[in-house]
Amino acid sequence: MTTRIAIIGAGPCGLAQLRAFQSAAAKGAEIPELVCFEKQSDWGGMWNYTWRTGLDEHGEPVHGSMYRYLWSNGPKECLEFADYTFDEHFGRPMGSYPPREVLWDYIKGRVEKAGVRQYIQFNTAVRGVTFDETSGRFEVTVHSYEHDLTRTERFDYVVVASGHFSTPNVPYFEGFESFAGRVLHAHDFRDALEFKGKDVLIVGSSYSAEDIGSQCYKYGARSITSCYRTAPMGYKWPENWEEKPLLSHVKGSTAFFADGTSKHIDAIVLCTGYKHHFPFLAENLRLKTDNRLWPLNLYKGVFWEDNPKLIYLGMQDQWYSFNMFDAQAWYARDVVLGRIALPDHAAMHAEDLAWREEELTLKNAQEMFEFQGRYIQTLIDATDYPSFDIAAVNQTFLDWKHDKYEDIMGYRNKCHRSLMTGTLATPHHTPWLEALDDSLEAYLADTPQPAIKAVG
Ligand code: FAD
Ligand code: NA7
Repeated sequence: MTTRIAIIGAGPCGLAQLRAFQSAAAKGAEIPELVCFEKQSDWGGMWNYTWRTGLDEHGEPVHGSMYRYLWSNGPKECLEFADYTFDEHFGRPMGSYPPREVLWDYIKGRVEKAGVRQYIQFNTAVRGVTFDETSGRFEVTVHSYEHDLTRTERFDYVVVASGHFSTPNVPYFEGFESFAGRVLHAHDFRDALEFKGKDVLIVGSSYSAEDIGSQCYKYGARSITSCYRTAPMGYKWPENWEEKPLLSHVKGSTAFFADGTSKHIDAIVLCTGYKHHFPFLAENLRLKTDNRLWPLNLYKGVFWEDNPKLIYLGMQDQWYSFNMFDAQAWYARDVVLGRIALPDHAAMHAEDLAWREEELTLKNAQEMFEFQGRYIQTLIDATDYPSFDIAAVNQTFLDWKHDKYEDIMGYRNKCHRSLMTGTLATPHHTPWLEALDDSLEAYLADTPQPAIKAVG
């Protein structure tokens, strides 16, 4: 009987898994039957922008959390695929922090070249996954929107590649029910122009807080106030951006903070992170974790230790992204192909705990990305994924961090060198703060394009 693999999601992780198998097939390996279920109508996961919020056209929660005018928040040189470079895709150097559509184009370029679209069933949501002890196979129930039909199929392996930045973590603060303005989570944020001329409060102090606040600043908010639970972001913010300790409550259109101060606010954006949420997985298969560098119970950060035929990709908090997903997908592929043997449960769990122990000692950002780099190195050393200079990627992360502390609104104008090809990025034709049109066409043009009308 042919081995069958279900891949849930055609975002960067699911696509990495398809590409990993296709590359083995291209070198003559016999590969299992691959079936990728994607609930959206196109691939790219988060990078496939949707204007929708709330429920989608099928009544399903909207997956997308990306917003208009989103540009990469880290250097593209740190996420570059080792087997498909920016040079290969674009044929010329470009800036280090491209907008979303440009990165989506890059992600698509690799899988179009690999010819793996045939394996994907679009508009098909996975509704249930259970494991049948008797047959030793998974039962995967899917809903095809096109035919409005639900069916169950059997698989030998399941790869969960459904992402974990989609189901919002939404805390309550006293007075929200009678707040005079709009309260939304970052997941539902789409267009910063909505907040032009407004006093915006951002709750949270991580990536979404920093970037959504910056978007609001860039597109003309009157003021930005961000507030933190644990620690301030601590960048040199523009004059109309103030960081405060956590919100305590709101009354009418006034926000009150833990230090006793208060401020007029028109809108509140909760940049309070996301939940690992897998409603389709049976209890005994379901990963439960907060957003961190080493979620427990995943051997090599990937295999569900109680049943290693269940594979999770990309479940870690992410410094590294695309090339980490690749490293994981190549390793998972080689286990499925029988090229790498898994140790017994006790040995897997002991290794898992050792990584967690190490994770708990990490004190700063540098130690965190170096930790993730070490993890990736162990994976790529074991497979034929093209090796790359992880120490140099770590250095690029360090430079990026430095650039942000120097100039939070200007770091995206900096250029980094590809660690795959050695190509040095070239400055974008317009500084990020003035580049209001984020389209692929405007980005790839040699000169600035006329400003978009809505902004003028
Ligand atoms: P996703 O991209 O989320 O893809 C998961 C896919 O699974 C989706 O297509 C979804 O439709 C599908 N799916 C989910 N549930 C089901 C189901 N039940 N049935 C069928 N299909 C399903 N990373 C960076 O490297 N650089 C950045 O600048 C960056 N910016 C970000 C900005 C925002 C606002 C967010 C939210 C994330 C950002 N990220 C960034 C991280 C980003 O999540 C990863 O780059 C990447 O998209 C993760 O890939 P993934 O495949 O794990 O998940
Ligand atoms: P993160 O990185 O998980 O950060 C979540 C933030 O939300 C973090 O600052 C938390 O504070 C804060 N948080 C969480 N719960 C609360 C409550 N109850 N009250 C106040 N603050 C809270 O999520 P992001 O959305 O920023 O980033 C996720 C991805 O999206 C990332 O890959 C980006 O590239 C885009 P804490 O520091 O824990 O006190």
